[in-house]
Amino acid sequence: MRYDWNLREINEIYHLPLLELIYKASTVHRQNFSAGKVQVSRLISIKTGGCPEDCSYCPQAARYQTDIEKNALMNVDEVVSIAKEAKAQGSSRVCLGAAWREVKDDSDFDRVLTMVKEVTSMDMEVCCTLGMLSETQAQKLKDAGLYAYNHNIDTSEDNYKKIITTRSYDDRMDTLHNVRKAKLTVCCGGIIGLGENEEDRFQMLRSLSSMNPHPESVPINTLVAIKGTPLEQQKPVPIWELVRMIATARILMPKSVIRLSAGREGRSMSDQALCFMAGANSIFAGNKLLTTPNPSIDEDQILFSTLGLTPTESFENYHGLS
Ligand code: SAM
Ligand code: DTB
Ligand code: SF4
Repeated sequence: MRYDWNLREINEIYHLPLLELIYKASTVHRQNFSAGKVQVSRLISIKTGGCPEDCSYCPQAARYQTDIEKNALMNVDEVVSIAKEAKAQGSSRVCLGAAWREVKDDSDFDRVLTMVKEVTSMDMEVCCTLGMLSETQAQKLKDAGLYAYNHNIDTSEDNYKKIITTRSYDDRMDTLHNVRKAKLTVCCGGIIGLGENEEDRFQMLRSLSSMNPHPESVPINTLVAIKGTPLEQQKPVPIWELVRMIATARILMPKSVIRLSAGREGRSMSDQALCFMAGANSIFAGNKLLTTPNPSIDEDQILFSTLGLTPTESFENYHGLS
């Protein structure tokens, strides 16, 4: 396992002839995972919209006029019932997402802790993504049974300032440290298609692969360009760039679960098959991500049966925290 990949090496891997790159990534994938298994997560937007942050990709930022339905914090029962349905449909993990800048020590947080306890008791992995977090709050989540915390670095440190001004890259790192101190697993990745250049992508991959331990799961999102956000005019990411990004992440972080995340909607089965060949071994399933469309459960069933993939069991990818 290496934590010192440099930009030149990352550049060289990313630019290998495509089929050579896919072959290399696939080899690493097979050395570390069973290649026919894909981990399936269900996102639940437990609190939607009205976020004070200014992330320029996000439809949930209060300052942009977007076409989403805002919602206060969900009830525990509703979350449990969606989790049951997701489990029956093959999900091993539920990811609870809130449009918060940070967690506050209030009754809403207590309710989230109850959600975590209830869903964990169903023998499912629970992940939360709630914004910034203190060490004590991370510990409370851990005590409630939380398995993972998602907090993305999104892009390179340089580009971060152009995409978000209401918090810094260092704020992001602080929360990630607090998550690690509480011995939670880390889910951390980013978005491509924000208008970044290749250097930004390599810097993002270097930041992720220099974390020791590597994040246990690495979501690679392609921008879902939303009307009303500053990034509404961005062009879709060509499949070849997504495949290169996934394959490079797989080679740099051989034991991490690489998630083909936002942006599956509209991609063909063969495009997605290339992503799995390149080492992706996780997806979000369910008709919706947080606020935007995702392939339907029926479409994903066809995808899995056509490609001969099976979903992993809960905790199957867990090999202990170092
Ligand atoms: N508010 C919390 C935070 O920012 O950490 C949690 C929820 S936030 C929606 C989680 C992640 O979703 C972001 O870090 C970003 O990577 C991803 N995301 C949000 N909007 C997106 C979009 N339009 N396209 C792709 N990914 C997006
Ligand atoms: C991640 O990396 N992607 C997910 C999850 N972690 C929280 C969120 C994607 C959101 C896409 C836009 C939306 O549906 O609102
Ligand atoms: Fe808020 Fe998270 Fe969206 Fe940023 S990405 S605006 S913090 S919900």
